[in-house]
Amino acid sequence: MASEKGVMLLDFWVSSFGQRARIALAEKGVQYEYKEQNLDEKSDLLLKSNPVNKKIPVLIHDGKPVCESLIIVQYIDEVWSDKAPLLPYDPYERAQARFWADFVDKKMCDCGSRLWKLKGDEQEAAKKEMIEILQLLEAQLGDKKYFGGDTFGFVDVSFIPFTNRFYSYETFGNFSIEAVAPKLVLWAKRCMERESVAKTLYDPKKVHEFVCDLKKRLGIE
Ligand code: GS8
Repeated sequence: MASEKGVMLLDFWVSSFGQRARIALAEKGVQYEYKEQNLDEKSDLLLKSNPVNKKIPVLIHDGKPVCESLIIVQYIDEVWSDKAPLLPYDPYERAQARFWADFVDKKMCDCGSRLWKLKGDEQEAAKKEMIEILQLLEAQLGDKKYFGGDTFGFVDVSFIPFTNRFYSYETFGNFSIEAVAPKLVLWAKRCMERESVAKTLYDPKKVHEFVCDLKKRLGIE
């Protein structure tokens, strides 16, 4: 791998983190080799490319690995800067975009998995927190088309893959996202009109099946 030219993505189909990289690459029109990884039996290439975290996604550009999805998206934005800028130009707006992408990163995955892993009061607490997270994001979106305004950008790329899991969150939490954050649902539909997003996200029911299988595999009733 080390001396190979080109772009390769080590990924796992249902990963929201991996989907961020795929959407960013599609927005930029970058051709790349997609390498689906078996996370139960990690490949030498994955272990060598991300020896610290041993996680997908990893972008390998001209033999050099870049790890961590938000860092990958920013790297893609900087390397292929001639097309579809994702981060705003203004330093303050950039800082704001990074803040919200980081907020999604810290909150969404952790709270989402507590929703399907836990039961009773703990699950109720996760549901309450998920509603708060969604409402904070909805307030940040406001009446804008995308998080950054009129153009699809960094926060959209960071957050949109998680909408693939809304159906699962609703099913496990027994609530309606449309009822608590209607503007987010419309934003997700708007994003789905983009080819980069539509070709990357999976049918939410297929994602839900995956989560149910994972639950079984982990021995969670
Ligand atoms: C998270 C990646 C991650 O959790 C990022 O890239 O943003 N902060 C990182 N990857 C998971 C699959 S998606 O849930 C992974 O590779 N897990 C394998 C493992 O933990 O062994």
